[in-house]
Amino acid sequence: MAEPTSPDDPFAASPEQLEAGDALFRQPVRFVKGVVGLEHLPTGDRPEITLAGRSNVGKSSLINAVTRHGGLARTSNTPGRTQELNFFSAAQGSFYLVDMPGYGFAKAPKDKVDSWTGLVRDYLRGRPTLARCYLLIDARHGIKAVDAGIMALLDEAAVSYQVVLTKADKLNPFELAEVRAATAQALARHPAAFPHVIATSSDSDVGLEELRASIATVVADHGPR
Ligand SMILES: Nc1nc2c(ncn2[C@@H]2O[C@H](COP(=O)(O)OP(=O)(O)OP(=O)(O)O)[C@@H](O)[C@H]2O)c(=O)[nH]1
Ligand SMILES: [Mg+2]
Repeated sequence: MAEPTSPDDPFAASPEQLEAGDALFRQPVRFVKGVVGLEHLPTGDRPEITLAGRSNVGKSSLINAVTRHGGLARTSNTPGRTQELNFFSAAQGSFYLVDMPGYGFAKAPKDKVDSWTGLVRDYLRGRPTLARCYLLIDARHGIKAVDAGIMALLDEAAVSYQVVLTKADKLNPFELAEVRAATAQALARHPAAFPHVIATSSDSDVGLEELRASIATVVADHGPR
């Protein structure tokens, strides 16, 4: 049985939660649809879990890693890869996993960036079945102003969210501990933020068990509608 990842942290996953997360993602995951406007959203009949974050932070890679399904969500070195809300049906339809376009990317034409950002913001603040937003932050960069803007939106809309650090493989353990602590401290000022920070690497298989456990807990808390 897997051990809790950080025994000192009261919010760290229990062995039972880790097992539930592992079981949840042993089931097949399939792509359902890509959505460019809120009018095309699937019926809100089950909890939705979404990954948000700046362009290139590693959202699509983390979906592939957590579902153990390389190639499910398209990834790229070039920011702006994901341009729709992509719905994946996970665990035999008990919840949707939603990949989103990134925000904060200034190099694409302005009308495109505005339309992706508008879609992300509208979805985040207006989806009643959104059970948890995982807000991805590049461990090398920490929380930027554009992330703080999204956090304010999530606070205001009272959407439960949790910060996930990505690309942890790029830092040494000391640097990672520092960014974790700084991020946790910043979260204390945000009422809708879950206080525990999960550090991940899709490349090196770090934190994936913990993220699966977290998702399983959220799904169990919300149940199908
Ligand atoms: N070193 C490292 N690189 C990663 C990791 N996760 C993603 N990457 C790289 O980061 C780049 C962006 O990854 P994506 O998963 O496409 O990022 P995204 O957030 O979905 O990007 P957009 O869809 O453009 O918003 C790719 O070159 C990935 O290979 C990781 O854990 N470690
Ligand atoms: Mg993407």
